[in-house]
Amino acid sequence: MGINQGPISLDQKYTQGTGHVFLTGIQALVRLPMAQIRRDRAMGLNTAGFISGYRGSPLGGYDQQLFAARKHLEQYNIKFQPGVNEDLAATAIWGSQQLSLSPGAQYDGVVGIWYGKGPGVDRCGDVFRHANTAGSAKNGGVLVLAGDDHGAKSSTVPHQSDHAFISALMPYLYPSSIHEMIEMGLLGIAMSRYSGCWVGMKVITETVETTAEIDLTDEMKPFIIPSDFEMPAGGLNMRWPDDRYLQDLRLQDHKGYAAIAFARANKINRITMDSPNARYGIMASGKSYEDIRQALRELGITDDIAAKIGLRLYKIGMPWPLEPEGVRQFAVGLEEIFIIEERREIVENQVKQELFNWRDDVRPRIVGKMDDHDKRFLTFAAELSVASLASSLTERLLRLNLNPEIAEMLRAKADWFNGRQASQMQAVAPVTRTPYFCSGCPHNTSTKVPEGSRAFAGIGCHFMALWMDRNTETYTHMGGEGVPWVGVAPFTKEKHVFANLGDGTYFHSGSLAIRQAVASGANITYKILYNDATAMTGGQHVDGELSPQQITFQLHSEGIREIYLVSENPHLYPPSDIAPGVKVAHRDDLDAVMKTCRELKGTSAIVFVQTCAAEKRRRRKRGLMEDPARRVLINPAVCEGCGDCSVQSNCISVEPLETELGRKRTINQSTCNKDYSCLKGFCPSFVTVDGAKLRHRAPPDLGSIGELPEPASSPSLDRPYNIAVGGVGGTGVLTIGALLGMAAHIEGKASMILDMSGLAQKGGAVLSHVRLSEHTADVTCSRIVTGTADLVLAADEVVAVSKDMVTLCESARTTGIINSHVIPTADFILNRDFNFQTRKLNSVLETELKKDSSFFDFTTPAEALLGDSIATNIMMLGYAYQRGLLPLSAKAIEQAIEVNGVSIKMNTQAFQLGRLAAADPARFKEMMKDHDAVVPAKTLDSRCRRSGEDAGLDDAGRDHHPSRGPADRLPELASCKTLPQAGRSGARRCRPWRLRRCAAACGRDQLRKIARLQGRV
Ligand SMILES: Cc1ncc(C[n+]2csc(CCOP(=O)(O)OP(=O)(O)O)c2C)c(N)n1
Ligand code: SF4
Ligand code: SF4
Repeated sequence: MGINQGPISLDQKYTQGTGHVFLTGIQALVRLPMAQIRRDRAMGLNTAGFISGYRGSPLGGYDQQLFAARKHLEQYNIKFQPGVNEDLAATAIWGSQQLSLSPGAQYDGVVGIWYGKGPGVDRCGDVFRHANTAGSAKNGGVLVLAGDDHGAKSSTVPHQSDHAFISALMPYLYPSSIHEMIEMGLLGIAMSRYSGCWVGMKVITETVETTAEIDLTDEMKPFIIPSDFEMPAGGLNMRWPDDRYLQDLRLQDHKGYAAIAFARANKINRITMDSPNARYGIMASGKSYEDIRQALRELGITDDIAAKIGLRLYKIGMPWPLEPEGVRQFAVGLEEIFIIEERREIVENQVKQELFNWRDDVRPRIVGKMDDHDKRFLTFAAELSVASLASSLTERLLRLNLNPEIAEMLRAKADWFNGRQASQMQAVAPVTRTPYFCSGCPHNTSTKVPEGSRAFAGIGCHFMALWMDRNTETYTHMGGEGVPWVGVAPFTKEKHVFANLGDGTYFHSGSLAIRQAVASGANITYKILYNDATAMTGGQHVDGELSPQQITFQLHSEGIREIYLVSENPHLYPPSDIAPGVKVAHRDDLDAVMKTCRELKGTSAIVFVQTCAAEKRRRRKRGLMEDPARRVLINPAVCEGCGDCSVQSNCISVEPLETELGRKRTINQSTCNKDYSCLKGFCPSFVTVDGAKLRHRAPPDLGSIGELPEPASSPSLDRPYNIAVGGVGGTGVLTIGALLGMAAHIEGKASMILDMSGLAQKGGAVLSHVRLSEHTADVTCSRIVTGTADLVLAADEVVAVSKDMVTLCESARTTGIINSHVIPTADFILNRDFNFQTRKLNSVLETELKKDSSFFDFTTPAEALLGDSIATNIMMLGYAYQRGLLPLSAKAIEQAIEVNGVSIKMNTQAFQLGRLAAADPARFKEMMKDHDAVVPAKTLDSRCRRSGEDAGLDDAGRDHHPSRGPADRLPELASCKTLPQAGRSGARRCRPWRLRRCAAACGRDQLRKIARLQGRV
């Protein structure tokens, strides 16, 4: 091992032909078609590729990566053409298999790749059935990438695509980890060509949203063509003309069997662990396979112990159709087979069917979703964890006649996991980070409804209105927005509803929902939220042209006559540019417009135009959009903390400011996106400053940090080292995992990084599971197992105490490096007096982390010394390094920062400053001398010694010195000119907000005293 001195570049993942490359699961899927074309070229075939689909987690970002890799893809004749929606994309893929029918065909065939998430798969049922029946081309082949979200982490419903594939009679593959992504993709294309089927490939967060080093050794290895399958005359691929009954016959009688033969020949399903006298079998597919392998490791079941127990393990790469011969061979001699699958069972039913007619004396018991007495065993609904599988497996193994020592070991381990699971079931995070609209989000305004009305939600960022005070109830799938009202309206006295519909969804399919509403005659107002982005899935543009003006024409041609266009710049929409009769209104008049609409008969529409704030930020950064020079500030001396600005704006940049006079408000100037809706309350404490720029304090000369001592020790990688990185979405948390992975790659070490981002971009929690090891085989399971984190790097205390994070910790094993800088949560918008419960957060961390954990405000020095809070995380990383908590060298981490290519200087300095803060706190403090005070790092030990009030913690849990009481403020207040009025007369002249502020500060008696002091009473 040692530092990899060779050139490492981000392009390598696509250009390198052999060896190892470091990439994400999504990038592996970008490499896949290039690898296929390389294989074809090696075989003398002149093929091309066609990719189409629709975005969405966990295949989110595939489109962006494909665009980014365009220059590489072009070299292989691969065209990426996103679809307007999933089924139209699938139809285009269907076309890619018909190239041979075109008289001008320039290629021998086209490899088709469709992608989408589970709901998109569901949408495509009709296309898949037709196209799979028609078949794939001999030199083409179709792979269908289905992004499943078993835990509904970023979806409106948990889903698994398995049944949709089965329904269309499409065989499907299920890679168990990122390491198999390319191999299985190539196999799927080969299988598709051979069998004439479209072949599905199921990917989930744990496989595709991971990053690891991939071995390319087998990328060019040919697949085995089955010798035991009798290919019918004319083969199984598409042709024309083609009778539909013959098509169906080919599908029903041959194609699936051809796929099974191909699977058998290429050992897609295989025994991966066996014992001389095997008696207990375990079968698992996809993620569950890696989970159970990890469970075996956690239970201490080595190869030796497995042999003593008599274990046999079967890895299933193609869950349907299940290859039967392998199942029988596997089952021979077994007493019981434990089948592990997440969500509904697919393999279990097929195995039961396969073995049903076996002799009673050789047929093993089958346990999976049901036990051998048909009682529920594994859950259908929740995701399965390594910990839960370890205890379920132990429960079954203990029924065997085991060696007592082994039985005792298994019992002890399972008890430990059960204990941890039980305590975590009870753990309730005192505060949670709920995703919310971004600062300045147009939906803050557009999703409001007038008093007495209600709205239906739909798919998109505006869905989050459901958990805000917006009178928004129920939602539909993408493209059904508002249509439930068609089924309610005839049976209720309620006269009218609003339906929110994003512009991305409108383009995808929502325009048909409007047509349905018009056809029904129901009284409904569609609010088409034109934010110029498919924002929820990353801010893509719709795959075509769609302007607000065009929408008005489309709505008009659907027969809607009451159409409003609402904008912050109404003058941009002269009557000549919009449909006849469309009324243009200012954003501030939305309420009045809605009140008019709700009195109308039939379908009306409001096109609300305001660009997505995240998109604005991106465009401003790239200089594509003007950055308004006006800044909004709140004068804390005037603010009385009533919270009306939060109500008016619903904006998370309006933050709490804790003062000795109580909680006030401040505008976070770094996150404010300048939509100025907070100004609507006419509050006297708001100040706007035109032409002002944020003052970036000149960073001190950091060139002088100099040589830093190496940490006294660093963790060994005898066993995998697990790091949980957490923080708020959009603050660079995922970069830490990426840097650690790249540094490991540079050092020739193995890594696996799993990013759990969910609704991260909207201020939700983000969590990266980083697993490092000397050997790839040790880190194939991407999630850190319950209670096995060695290090927690948390940029936010609220995320640090979240259930997902706490589950990973164990107080005897996990050290925490926690950023103690308070980041407000969205709860504060809905509840102005929201208590951040810092004390409770700390007490949770005290119980879950090792006593030498560090709590340090990394954000203040990041802002002060580097001018940007984004440096917080890398500073934290440097701190962890210096404390000897990273099994990587500083040189490799700094090289990873360089390879990453973003803000190299700042990030390198952040890393070094973090190191300095740990190595030489006095010098670090000195650097911060002229900046806001840095609170020296505290360990849990020192925190525990001082508890609650004794420790000087205030109600919000912060350290404080006894606050100045009214008496201390007397001189200041005594000079107040209006106070005497307040003290004497109940303040006829004193404005109520000022009076309340003063009364809160002093109390009425005190006011009188002050007034007397001034000699006015
Ligand atoms: C059939 C289907 N395909 C894809 C998705 C994933 N998805 C969730 S939100 C969203 C974007 C919606 O964009 P838009 O309507 O513009 O609303 P915005 O997020 O901009 O508010 C998508 C594509 C889905 N839920 N259903
Ligand atoms: S991404 Fe855009 S639309 Fe979504 S919450 Fe943020 S600002 Fe609003
Ligand atoms: S101007 Fe006000 S409402 Fe708009 S983003 Fe800034 S703080 Fe939020």
